[in-house]
Amino acid sequence: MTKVWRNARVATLDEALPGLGLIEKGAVVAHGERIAFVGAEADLPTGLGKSEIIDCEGRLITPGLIDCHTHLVWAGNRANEFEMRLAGATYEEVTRAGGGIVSSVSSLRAASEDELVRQSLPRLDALISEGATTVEIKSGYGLDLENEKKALSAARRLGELRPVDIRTTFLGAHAMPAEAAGDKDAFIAKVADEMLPAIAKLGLADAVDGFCEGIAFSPEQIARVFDRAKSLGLPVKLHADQLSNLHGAALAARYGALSADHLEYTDEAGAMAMAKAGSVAVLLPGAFYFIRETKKPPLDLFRKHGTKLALATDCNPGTSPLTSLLLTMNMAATLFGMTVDECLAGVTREAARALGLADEVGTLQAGKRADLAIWDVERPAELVYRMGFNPLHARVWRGQ
Ligand code: DI6
Ligand code: FE
Repeated sequence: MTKVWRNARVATLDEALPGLGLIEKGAVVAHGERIAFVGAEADLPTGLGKSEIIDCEGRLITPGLIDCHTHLVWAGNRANEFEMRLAGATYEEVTRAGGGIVSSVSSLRAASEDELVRQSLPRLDALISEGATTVEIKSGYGLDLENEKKALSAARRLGELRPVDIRTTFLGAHAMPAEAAGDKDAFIAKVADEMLPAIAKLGLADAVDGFCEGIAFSPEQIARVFDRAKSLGLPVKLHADQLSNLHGAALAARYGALSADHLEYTDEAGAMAMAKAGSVAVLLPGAFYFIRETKKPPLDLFRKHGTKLALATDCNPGTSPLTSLLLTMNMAATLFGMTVDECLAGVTREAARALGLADEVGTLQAGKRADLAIWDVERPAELVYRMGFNPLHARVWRGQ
């Protein structure tokens, strides 16, 4: 099955080309689920007579969008905490009143896998409706083997129910469950020595994440989990330097992490180490906005040292109830000062790199998967500039 999308402006995101790798009067050809050709329409290969030809009428084609950091599988919501914070309560007060991550742990544990799938599907659909073709989903609201398994299985099932690639990440080192009674070392031992090997054996995780923060786990505790991940052959990533600088970025780089995420408090040594290790900086403007953070991630340092920059929703019930990559790009531009090119690369090519999928998706190049988003816009900047408007015309996943 060969398909040709012609009469389009094609933003290839090919790194070998300047900017977004834009091709005017371009075309994309897919054989089955792979791209066979991307280039000027004038250079289309011959022998495409029997192909299905789609006239894009001048629309913009980009790679399908990639959300490389979400906690999309959860039950219930935390709108009550939001209201408490609006009324002046601090995050600590909310937590003492039974809120925070542990309230989502209670809700997830009480929900069946079917129920989790049912509640999470509309969030995935929202991402898909804006052109997402690959979505990462973390566990971390189960915090015991049975419930982490349930969350990861639910995430995998979402990928069977919808035409989208789901990548799952085990985030056992996210928070302390009540039954751990405050003994962080003992809980980390359980995560590293019991939960992670069992999850790996079941093949339920594509990567391993942790939350390195004063209110969560120390660099030493995270290192224990990362050592185990390494020995099991699983790549790692890290929630780092979100609320304080525990040098999480440098820790992630030391382990050759795919990415370190958040990074508001990262210093120059951290930015440099990440660039050197090839760990992608995943910025999450939705969480920055929602918790009214004022310290911006050090974009100038990332640019100076050539650290790769991705963007994601961080979709979660507590600090970023966001299901729009378009709005994420707008926030990254407005709040962080990212350029249009950085924003678009951040939700395509660099997001793919942050998932270890750079050879498969994220750019439009022959040999990669035919994941496309076709937009009713003239210029790429329109995708970043508007708020609450979805100009997606069509989405193609694996050539379909
Ligand atoms: N950092 C965050 O912002 C979220 N998790 C994390 O590690 C918070 C998740 C939540 O509050 O439910
Ligand atoms: Fe997160």
